[in-house]
Amino acid sequence: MTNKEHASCHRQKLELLNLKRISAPFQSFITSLKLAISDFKPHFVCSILTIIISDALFTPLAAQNPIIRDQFTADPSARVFNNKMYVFPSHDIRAPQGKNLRKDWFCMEDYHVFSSENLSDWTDHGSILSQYEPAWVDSASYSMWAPDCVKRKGKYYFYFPANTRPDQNGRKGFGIGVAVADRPEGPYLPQAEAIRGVHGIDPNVFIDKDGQAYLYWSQQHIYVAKLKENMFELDSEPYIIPNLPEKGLKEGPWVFEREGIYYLTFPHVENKTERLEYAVGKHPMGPFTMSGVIMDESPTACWTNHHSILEYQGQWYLFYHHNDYSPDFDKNRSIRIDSLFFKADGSIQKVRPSLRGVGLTPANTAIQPDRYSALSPEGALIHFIDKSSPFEGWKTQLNKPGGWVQYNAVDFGNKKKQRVQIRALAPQGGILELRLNSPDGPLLANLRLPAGSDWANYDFKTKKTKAGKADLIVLLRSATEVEIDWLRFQP
Ligand code: FUB
Repeated sequence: MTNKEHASCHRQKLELLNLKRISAPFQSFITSLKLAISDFKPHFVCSILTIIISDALFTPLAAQNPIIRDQFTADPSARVFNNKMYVFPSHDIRAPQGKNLRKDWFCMEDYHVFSSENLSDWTDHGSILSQYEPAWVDSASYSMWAPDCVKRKGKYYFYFPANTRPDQNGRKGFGIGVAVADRPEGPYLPQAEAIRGVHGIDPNVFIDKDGQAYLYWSQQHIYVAKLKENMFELDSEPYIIPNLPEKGLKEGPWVFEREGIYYLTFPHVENKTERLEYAVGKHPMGPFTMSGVIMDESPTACWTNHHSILEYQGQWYLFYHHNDYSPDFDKNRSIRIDSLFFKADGSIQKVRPSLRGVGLTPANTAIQPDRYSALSPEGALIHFIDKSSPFEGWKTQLNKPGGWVQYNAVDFGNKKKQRVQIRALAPQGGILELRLNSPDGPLLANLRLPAGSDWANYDFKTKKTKAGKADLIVLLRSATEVEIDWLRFQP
C-alpha cells in the first residue's frame, strides 16, 4: 500500500468511525469492524469501508410538518429508545356531545405512541392508556394532558397528568400517575394511585449520568423532586425552581444535559401567548439562570406551545406543536419537528417554526410544495384541499404568471431522474416549470398540463439537468391557474 493509498484509507476510516447518522443495524456492525481493523489486511478493510460508505448506510432523516397527519397530536415528548425515535404526545379530540364538556377547552381521552426511524414514516402503535384505566383518574374528565416516558433498567415508565377522582372532602385537581411497560409500545400497566405529594401537570423525567432520576412538573411554578429507584415515589420534597420569570404562566418543563450544561426549557407567556424559553445550570436541581428564547410566540396565535428537545443520529431536534389542522380552534393541535442548533458557548440558537420540517427529502417520495420553505411575494397561496376535511392536507395554488414556491433540500441522488409525476388541477390547462435553487435556476422539467376539471396525476419527462442535492422551485409560466398537491421524481 502506498503512502497515498494509506492516507486515503485512513481518512475513510476516520470518516466512517466519526459518522453519526448511521442506521441502527450498522452501528453494531461498525463496532465489530473497529475490532476487526487491527486483524485484517488494510486493503481488505479499506474496500469494505468504501462499499459501506458509498452504499445505503445512512438512514435518510426527513420530515414535513406536521408529522402526524390523521389525528390531532400535541405536547410531544420525544425519546430515542433502542435507536428508534418515539413520540409520546397528548391526543386532542373534539369534545364529544352529551358529556357535559366545555366546547372551548382541551379534550383528551387517551394516549397514542408513535415511532419512526426516518422521522417521515410514523407508526401509530395505537392507544396505550385511556382515562378509563387508572383507578385514581376521574374517567369522565377527558383530561389526559401532556405526558412523558423514560426507560430505566429495561422498563418503560410513562408519566401522565389527569384530573383525580374527588377525595373525601370532594376536592379534585390534577395528579400525576405512572404506567409501566416492557416495551415502548406497551402494554402499559397503570399504578393504582397517583404519585403522592405531586399536584400539577406536564410531568417530565430526567435521569442524570449517576442514575438519579428527577421529576419536574408545573403548577403555576416549575417544581422538581428526586424520584426513588422504583420511579413511583418522591425521594425529596417538591422544590419550586427559583429565578424563573415570575409574571406569566410557565408550564411544560423539559430538562436535558449537553456537555455538562443542564438545560431547563419551558413554555412561558411573556406577552400574549406561550413562547419557548430556557435557563441553564450545572445541576438538575439548579440553580438555573435564564438564558433566552428558543422559539417566539406563534405568529398565528396558537396559545400553547409545548416541546421536547433531543439528539438523534448526530442532529438535535425540537419537537413542538401548532394548530395546523385546526386554524380556528387552537386546542386541536399537531406536532412538528424542526432542527435545533447550539452556539459554541452552549447557548441555543432560536428556532424558526417551519412547514418544511427537517432533513433532505428523497426526490422519489411525495414532495408537498405546500410545506414550502419560501413563496413568491405574489401569485402563490396555500389552502386546504378540502376545508371540511383538513386531514386530506393542503395544496399550492399558483395563480399569476411568475408565481413560485420553493421546497428546499431535495435529494435527487447521483443518477438522473428521468421522469416526474405530479398531482395537479388545471381547469384551463397550464404550464409549470420545475427549476433548481432559484426561479431562474437550471430548468429541470417543463410540465404542460392539459385542461381538466378534476385532480389528476400526470407524468412528464425531465431535462438532462444534473440535480444532486438542490432546492426545488415550482413556477407558473402560463397565465392560467394551476393547483398542485404533490410531485415525485422517478428513475
Ligand atoms: O395539552 C394540554 C396543556 O396545554 C398541556 O398540558 C400544556 O403544556 C399545554 O400545552
